[in-house]
Amino acid sequence: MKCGRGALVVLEGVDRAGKTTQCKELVRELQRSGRAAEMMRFPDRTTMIGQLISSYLEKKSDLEDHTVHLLFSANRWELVPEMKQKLEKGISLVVDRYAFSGVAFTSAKPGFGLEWCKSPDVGLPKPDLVMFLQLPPSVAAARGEFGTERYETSVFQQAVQSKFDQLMEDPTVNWQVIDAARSVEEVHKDIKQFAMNTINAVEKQPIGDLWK
Ligand code: 2DT
Repeated sequence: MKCGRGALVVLEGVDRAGKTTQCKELVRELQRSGRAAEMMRFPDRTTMIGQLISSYLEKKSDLEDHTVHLLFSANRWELVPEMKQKLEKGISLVVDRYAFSGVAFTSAKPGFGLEWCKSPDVGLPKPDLVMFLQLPPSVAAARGEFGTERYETSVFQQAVQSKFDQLMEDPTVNWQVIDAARSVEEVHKDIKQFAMNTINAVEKQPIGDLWK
């Protein structure tokens, strides 16, 4: 019998919630248990579009706010053929940030509504599971200083968190809130469980379209 498709699993959350660490741990664990899994991250700074974004985030260049929003979205769309190919081959993708970061970060800027921000990402491969690593600002602060990239200030991060809260009210997306204030191992255990269940559940299902 032909093997089923892989699952699209996304980790979201504010800065320093441990997304990258947990994505790596999850991929390692899935591979250890004999499942095909790969990590991806957005923005993917390696493409030409990704390099424009990276330079903007590092404050080496300025970009108009609508423009950079559309570049972040284009950076996802350019990887869609590769993502679909992998999913169809049975490889599960563990993704560090996706369209939800795109919407939360831009809509935290003045003058940007949620609907406008969502529109360029409508129709992307729909994640089978989005785990939101929840971290209270006080715990985030205890994890050290912010970096020096754009958006890395506590005022902006709080605005982003409230946009994520709005996005999580959407019942068409399979959100799971994970308490990220615990140890790396404890958080990993939960994430692994949710991911495994999802991988098993979606094997025979078609890939959905986000926000459609
Ligand atoms: P990291 O590379 O440290 O995750 O930071 N962002 C991300 C957006 O503004 N829009 C998007 O679509 C995405 C995916 C979040 C990347 C920074 O870029 C922000 C933090």
